[in-house]
Amino acid sequence: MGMNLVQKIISNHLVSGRMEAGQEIAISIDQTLTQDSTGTMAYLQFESMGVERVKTKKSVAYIDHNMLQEGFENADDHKYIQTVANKYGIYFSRPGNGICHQVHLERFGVPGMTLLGSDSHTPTGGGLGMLAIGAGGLDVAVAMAGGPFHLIMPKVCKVELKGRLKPWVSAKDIILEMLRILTVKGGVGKIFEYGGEGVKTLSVPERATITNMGAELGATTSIFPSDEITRQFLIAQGREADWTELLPDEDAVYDEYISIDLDQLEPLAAKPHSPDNVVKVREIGPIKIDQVAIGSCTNSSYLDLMKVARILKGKTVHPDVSLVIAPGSKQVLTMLAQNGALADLVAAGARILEASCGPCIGMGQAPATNAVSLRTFNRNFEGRSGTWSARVYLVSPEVAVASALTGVLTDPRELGEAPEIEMPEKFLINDNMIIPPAKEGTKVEVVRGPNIKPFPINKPLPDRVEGKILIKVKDNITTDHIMPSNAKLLPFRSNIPYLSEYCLTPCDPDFPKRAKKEGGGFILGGVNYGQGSSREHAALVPLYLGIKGVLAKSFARIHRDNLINSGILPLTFVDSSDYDRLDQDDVLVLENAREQLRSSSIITMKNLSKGYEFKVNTNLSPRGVEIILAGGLLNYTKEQNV
Ligand code: MIC
Ligand code: SF4
Repeated sequence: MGMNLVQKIISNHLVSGRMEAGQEIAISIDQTLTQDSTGTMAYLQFESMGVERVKTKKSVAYIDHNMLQEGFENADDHKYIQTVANKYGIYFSRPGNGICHQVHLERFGVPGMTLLGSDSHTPTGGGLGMLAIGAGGLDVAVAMAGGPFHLIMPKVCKVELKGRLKPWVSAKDIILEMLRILTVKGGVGKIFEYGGEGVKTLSVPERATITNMGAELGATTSIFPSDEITRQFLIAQGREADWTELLPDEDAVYDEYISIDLDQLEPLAAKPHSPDNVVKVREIGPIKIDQVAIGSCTNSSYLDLMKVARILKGKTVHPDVSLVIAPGSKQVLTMLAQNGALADLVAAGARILEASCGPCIGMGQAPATNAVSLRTFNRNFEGRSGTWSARVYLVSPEVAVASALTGVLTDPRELGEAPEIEMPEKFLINDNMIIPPAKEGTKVEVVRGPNIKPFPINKPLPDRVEGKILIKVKDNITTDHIMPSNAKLLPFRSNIPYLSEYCLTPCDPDFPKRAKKEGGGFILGGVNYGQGSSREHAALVPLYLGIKGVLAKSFARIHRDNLINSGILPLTFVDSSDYDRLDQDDVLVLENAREQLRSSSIITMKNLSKGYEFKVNTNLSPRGVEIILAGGLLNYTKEQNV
């Protein structure tokens, strides 16, 4: 039987386990990436492992998130990351060089390789035919130290793309359509492998838009084949030697199939406050727009911004709209500057930001009260923009720019003929903002500013785990709820005690106080608890607050892994009606915890307040059990090495 693309890459990297959906496997990791908001923690953890130099083929540390330097904190963290990278053999992409995923696609990604990144949008690399997976910083640290990455072998779903997109319809609409069909939890436990004749009509950056936002489906990753179009992209990046052809076998089989007719698609938008709240732009109608933001790792490529520049050329942004544009990389920005497109953007009234995540993570450009903001980004969770009352719609660059001109949500097909942008035969290549590591790392001194505080480490699991339910939350709680991120909080990503004051405050402002007063306890969650970001702060901060376990109807993959890595029990209900029976302040106890965990994945808990027992599922692999018993991955790794 033939193999699909995913099976080909995984079998080439398989360290242990059987490549069958649902089985735990371990794969070797060729490349890693970190960014600055997860990077400090990842490198602190890496340092604690006592390894002299990274063991990957390539590891890159990017600075792209924490760019506003209101105080010393972000600059301190950047210095720390730069020096740690230099010492341990990691390439350092300086602030200003661009968003990690965009730069990695341009300068480092290699078809057929595995990439593990401490950012949930690492699957962007799937646009190049990489198996690129997002994970918590600790998993990335282990990979840098040469350890494999453990995951449950996902189901592979083939997405057959038929036909070709009509003018003004773009790659963003393809992934928005996937979200409309499958929802934000439709990809959990799956990898989406794209195929079909429509693939040939999509350039690498367009493919990357799609694989990037596969993260919003909850998928482990998404991948495109590496074909002639990939080759042309790598040639244009001066990296032809990195190309290999990578196609599924003709008789490859998949666990699931889905097909999308590209000809049938039209401009779409994800309405507030979820990326799967997708409808046709024309169905929403001409609502008034206050802000338009173009950029992010989803839509900030040369192709995207050239389209925007072409449409804006000679026109002026509507007087009621603030248009901000953050290019994806220095390469993109320089090329726009050299060919005059940047002048067209500026002349039309666009506010140009540096090449970074910017407003996508609330680093500036928070919209006005009750504002409608159209964004080409990937997430529109409530409050993520920095303004709680703002209503954020996710759209393609075409919809964004058409609306910036008219001042109301606009179907770009109303603008007449669509601009045709060719992929450049040669990108402008200048890697002067990427600093290679020192050849001899032992002499390099790591600089640690006062912003960098030690991270919490759990204790081995006791035999009796008792505590109150400290909060009961609804379905689809995001990591932005658990550990909010914005311009004011991001500078404290290396300071867990400070961040703990904000844990789950969007759900209940008193949660941190209560957790501290009770000395910890349990969190009660609904479906898809922890969706969104890879930030392990959403586990480390609860750990600091004494959280022993999270009971939920289901979990998002990366957050669940982060809980396990922190030694916090991720428990799902055997009977989901138990969620309704439990309330805040109920006292729960898990007796004979260690023995129960070792003997079965279904364990019994008691509700001491209401006097009954109920069953929960740990769903832990044998390794997962040992990690929890040890009190987290770091303790477990140390035990293994003794
Ligand atoms: C995000 O888009 O939410 C982030 C900020 O890039 C996160 C990482 C983080 O929280 O630092 C992600 O997607 O993993
Ligand atoms: Fe940066 Fe936004 Fe992409 Fe996260 S989603 S990496 S914040 S651009």
